[in-house]
Amino acid sequence: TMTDFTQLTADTVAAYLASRRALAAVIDADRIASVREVGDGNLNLVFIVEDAGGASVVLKQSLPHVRTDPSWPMTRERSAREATVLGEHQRADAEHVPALYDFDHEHFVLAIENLSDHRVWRNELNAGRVHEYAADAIGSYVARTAFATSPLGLDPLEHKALVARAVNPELAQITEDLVFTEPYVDHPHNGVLPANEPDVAALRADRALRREMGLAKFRFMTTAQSLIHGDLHTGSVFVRPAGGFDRATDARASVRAFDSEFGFVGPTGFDLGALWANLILAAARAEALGEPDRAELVLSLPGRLWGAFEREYRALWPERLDPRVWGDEVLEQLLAGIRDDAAVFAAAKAIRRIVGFAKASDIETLPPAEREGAARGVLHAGRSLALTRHGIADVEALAAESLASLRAA
Ligand code: SR1
Ligand code: MG
Repeated sequence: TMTDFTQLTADTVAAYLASRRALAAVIDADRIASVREVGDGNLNLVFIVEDAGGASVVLKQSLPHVRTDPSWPMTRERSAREATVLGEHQRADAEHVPALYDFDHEHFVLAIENLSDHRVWRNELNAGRVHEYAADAIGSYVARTAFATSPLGLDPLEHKALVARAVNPELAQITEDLVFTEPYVDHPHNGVLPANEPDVAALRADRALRREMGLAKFRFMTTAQSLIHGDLHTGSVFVRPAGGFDRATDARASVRAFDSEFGFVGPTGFDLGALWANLILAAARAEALGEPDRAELVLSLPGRLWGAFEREYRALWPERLDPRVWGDEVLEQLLAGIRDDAAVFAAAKAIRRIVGFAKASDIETLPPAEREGAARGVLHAGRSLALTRHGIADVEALAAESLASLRAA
């Protein structure tokens, strides 16, 4: 009888691998030594598979519902979107994404490079290890992928074909709801410590903030600049320092953006803002744990992120496809717009991690007394960033202001 691969289990993974001709060169399906299910996100099954010869692969399968809430249906087509993003981003910047070996549209399975010698950046930040180099790498990654998948680097017909191929309405709607809407209304997804309820009430009473969030949501929904990752928080980034974690190899530092199922052709600043927001959360944790120097170091990283992005974008600018109309003044305006978007998206994404459905371990694993102050600090920092960012070209200054907000809360 044929094995059913609709929902993989540790017991069916070997048979599944044997059924995928494209993976024969990657792993020996007849000599599988171990299968571990390691998914820890909100949505998918993730298996790390090793064979007896030491070769390995990651299988990621989307479920037809939210993993953490089976009553919440979710399109499995998100796997196809992730395959599109991985493929396009690999072409633009292979250094900063995992390799994609195979995509099985029938069973919604991606076979991806195993990066087990890396660690998730959020977990490292939570443990007090900052990995500053990762901010530079992600800045370059966003610039290279944004340039290559925008009309600056893509023929206009190809760009529109990409817009169509990458359309991701259901997952975009999750972001529209969870990031831009629900935190500002009463919704069963929301929840904060009782002591933070007045902070949320103040947030919702702030008309200027609600206006900025409404405008940001509109830009998120209507902008088609470049193929974005779509969920580029610190839990979507793998890091490995030079020499590896055990300092036993001569490997170079490595940084990879993974888990791009929320990707679509959207506003470039959204990816930068996602990372920036999560750096605010990491700094709030450090501050709450009485480590102000580390909080300051973490909040130097939005500046490094932006600096690396801008440097790489400027370096690519001479390659733009149509210099007849895209002169250097256009570059300055584009950069200013992306920076302004990044700042307001950072504000939105920081606030949603405190108020809304998807919380962040940086804050959630703090003891309640520290959590209350950290949550208040993040809400203040987000609000202030959204309202004061206009016309401020200096991301370092904006991040320094976030540190002051965390401390004043
Ligand atoms: C139901 S999905 C909840 C969140 O998890 C992902 O990481 C996205 O940020 C999404 O909003
Ligand atoms: Mg995810």
